[in-house]
Amino acid sequence: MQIQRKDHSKLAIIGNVDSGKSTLVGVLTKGILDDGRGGARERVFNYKHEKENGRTSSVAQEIMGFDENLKQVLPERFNQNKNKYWSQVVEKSEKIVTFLDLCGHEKYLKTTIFGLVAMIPDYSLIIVGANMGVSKMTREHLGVSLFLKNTIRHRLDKSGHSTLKYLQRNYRTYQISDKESCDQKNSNII
Ligand SMILES: Nc1nc2c(ncn2[C@@H]2O[C@H](COP(=O)(O)OP(=O)(O)OP(=O)(O)O)[C@@H](O)[C@H]2O)c(=O)[nH]1
Ligand SMILES: [Mg+2]
Repeated sequence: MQIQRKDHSKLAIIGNVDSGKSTLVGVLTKGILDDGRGGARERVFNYKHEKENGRTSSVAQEIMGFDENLKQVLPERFNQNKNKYWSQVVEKSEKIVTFLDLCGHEKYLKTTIFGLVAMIPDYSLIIVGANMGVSKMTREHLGVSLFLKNTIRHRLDKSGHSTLKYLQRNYRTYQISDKESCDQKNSNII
């Protein structure tokens, strides 16, 4: 059997409850749009009870593959065993990103910390809901990620400016430019 090494990164999705983490993972990895009623996140959940209450309480993993032209590789169909469609994506991809969809609710903080510590992500993507801004759980997740020296990428929508100011105020040692770009040498927040 020939083992081929592929360019692979692991990305932890963190942020407060209901900020849209699972929806984002569903939209990106399944190549669909959300229907505004939780349609995209439903395809990411591991358990029935998560589908029923809409809340992530376990670590869900999904992959996104890209070909040599950086075009997304999608499987023929998703309604099959995860091992099957993952292998189809991996086979046709040059570059692979694994998403770790973590829990936002405080009740599941231990599970989120497990995801960040034990699953060793290369990067963290922090989601800040435009209607919520930076919350207690945003700070907790950010703190754990920074402690573990994961590179942080933040996705900002309407609350972007105030969130950026918060990060600049509280994490002075990490340089963040106004353009939200990253000084790779000096910063681990992108
Ligand atoms: N308006 C709007 N709604 C969104 C967006 N992203 C997600 N939603 C909706 O917000 C709700 C919560 O989204 P989730 O993806 O479950 O949020 P989550 O961060 O995964 O929540 P937890 O797993 O409980 O931490 C769902 O009903 C989504 O349809 C967005 O960008 N805009
Ligand atoms: Mg979720």
